[in-house]
This record gives sequence, C-alpha cells and structure tokens, in this order.
Amino acid sequence: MSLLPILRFPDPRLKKVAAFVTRIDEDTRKLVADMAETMYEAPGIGLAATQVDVHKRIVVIDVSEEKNELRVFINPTLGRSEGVQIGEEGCLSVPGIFDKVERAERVTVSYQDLDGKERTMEAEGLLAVCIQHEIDHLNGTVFVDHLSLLKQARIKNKMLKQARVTA
Ligand code: GNR
Ligand code: NI
Repeated sequence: MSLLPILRFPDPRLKKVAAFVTRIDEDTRKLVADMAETMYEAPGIGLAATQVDVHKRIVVIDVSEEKNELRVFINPTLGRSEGVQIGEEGCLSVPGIFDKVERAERVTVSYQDLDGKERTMEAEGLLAVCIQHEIDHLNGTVFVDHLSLLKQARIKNKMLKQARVTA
C-alpha cells in the first residue's frame, strides 16, 4: 500500500469530472487500498479518487468511531433525497477551512461494490453528508463552491498564500 498525495484547492484538477469505472480489476483494488490508507492517515472520514488526481468514480468512506467500517462506492449515484441538514464541513483538499453547508438529511445511493455487484443503500446524518460531499468531488465540485462568492475568494487567497509559504 502507499500514501497518495492529495490535491489542494484551488488546483484546477479538482474541477475535473470523473469517468465511470467500466472494469473493476487489480488496479482498481490497489487504488482503493491506497485511497483507504491515505484517508485513514490524513485522517479523514472520506476520500474521492479526484482528490488523488485519479479521475474515476471511486469513493472510500469510514464514518465509524473505531475506523473499522470502510465503505467503498464505485460509480455512486444519488437517488431519492429527503430533508435538510446543515453541518460544519471540512475537506482534505482545503485544509484548515471549515464552514456550514446545507445537504439532504437522507439519501439513497446506488453504486457497485468491489466485486462489481450493484447495490443500493440509504444513508442519513454524517454518512449522508459525506456521500454527498464525495459525489460532489467526482463531479468537480468542492464544498467551498457551496459558500458565498466572498467566502470563496477569501479561501482561495488564503490557500494560495499558504501554498507560497509552504513551497
Ligand atoms: O474528513 C472529512 N471530514 C468531513 C467533515 C464534514 C463533512 C465532510 C467531510 S469529508 C472530509 C474528507 C474529504 O475531504 N473528503 O472529500
Ligand atoms: Ni473533500
């Protein structure tokens, strides 16, 4: 397994729309293992392939307390969504920034598992937030895009300055 570098906002590669996965092979399984390791090490509760510059529709999530319930979503799509929740979000691609985002409270997500089997599940609360946040990444959207233009501009400035100092 290996840790993968995570793209930082406002890297334009975070805006790419990821492609559907047509074949789940050894490379896919290796990528999922590396993504999981990268997510746990960060640490984060989710990671989309987009964030590690792989533009395929693959997401890993673990919202459990013990960090022992890895969920893998290949080609996830949202079905029904119900209700509204507003929660503080963060993103491994926008370190140090946290702000409130409105999301559906409950979602139905269809996806393929690592065996290629089609599955559908319902999620609520933090898991539902995380699924919506990760599917956004696959579509080239970062949580910052849900904030006001003023906040977006401030965050972009802060990130660019930070990158300059770090480089
Ligand atoms: O680790 C993460 N925490 C988090 C908290 C609230 C809402 C969404 C998230 S996802 C984030 C990891 C990440 O950036 N996934 O893309
Ligand atoms: Ni994120």
